[in-house]
Amino acid sequence: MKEAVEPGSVQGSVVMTTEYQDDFQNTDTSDNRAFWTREPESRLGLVPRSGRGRWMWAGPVLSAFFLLALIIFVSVSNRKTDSRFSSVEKSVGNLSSAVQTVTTTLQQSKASEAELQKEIVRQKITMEMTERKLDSVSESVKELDQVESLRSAVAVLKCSINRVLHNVTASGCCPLGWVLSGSSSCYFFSSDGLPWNQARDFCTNYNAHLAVLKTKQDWDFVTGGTKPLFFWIGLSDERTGDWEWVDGSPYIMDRSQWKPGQPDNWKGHGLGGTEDCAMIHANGQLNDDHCSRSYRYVCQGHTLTHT
Ligand code: MBG
Ligand code: CA
Repeated sequence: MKEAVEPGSVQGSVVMTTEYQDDFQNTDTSDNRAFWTREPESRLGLVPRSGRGRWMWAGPVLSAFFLLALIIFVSVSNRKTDSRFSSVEKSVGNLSSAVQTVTTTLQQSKASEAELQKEIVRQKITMEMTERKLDSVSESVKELDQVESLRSAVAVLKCSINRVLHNVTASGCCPLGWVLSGSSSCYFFSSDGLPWNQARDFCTNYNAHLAVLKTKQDWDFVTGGTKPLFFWIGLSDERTGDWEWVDGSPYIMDRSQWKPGQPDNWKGHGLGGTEDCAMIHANGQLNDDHCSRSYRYVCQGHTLTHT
């Protein structure tokens, strides 16, 4: 039965898809079976012996046609499949290149993100180093301040020793009862009260003047010594109506130095005239007041330059 198996093996090798396998299996092969199971000579005989035998060639021919058609169909179908495959292949290609692009982009963005992270870390380190340097500079500044205040204390002590030993005020020293500020300013904070004009004259007698406070350091030093009492300083608008320092320089208005609503040139005091002299109030801010009032006063001078 080896021969009878052959069409089946053709069937097995030809059929590529389930579709065609089904069609093939549905074909009536009863004639084929009859043909292939006959004796060899009649199988080869060209002239049929009976009416039915005359159409004996039809089975194989039809089968051949069918196979040919099947081969063509499968081939066309394969071509279609091929073209579909190639289109799928193209799509997959496109997709993979798109994935590649996305991956590259992601890698690049990860790389730049990593770079950014590194840069942030670098900047942070630089900032911390700067901060440490600033700390050390600020420590040095504090030390300088301490050194300066020590230097001032030593200078004052030297002046005191000199005065005790020689009964004189040495060069670079403030008169007795005056306080040193910085390296060469001397201030006198009175404990008695005088009208503004007399206070001005008192200071002048000591080769000094009522306090002229043009710098923040001067301002802070003096208000630090006056609070919470009232003191006259060297500021007045009596002469011209404009505020000026006793050294003749104009006062540049700074409202933050005055109590709210001041100066108001108030006349309600019953003393006659207006308020033309500036005094430092209890909170360290200015008020214009009647010059005849008696208040403590602050004189400002220099260290002595001769022995
Ligand atoms: C006073 C001031 C005075 C005048 C007055 C006006 C409560 O402070 O000392 O100079 O300005 O206020 O009311
Ligand atoms: Ca006033």
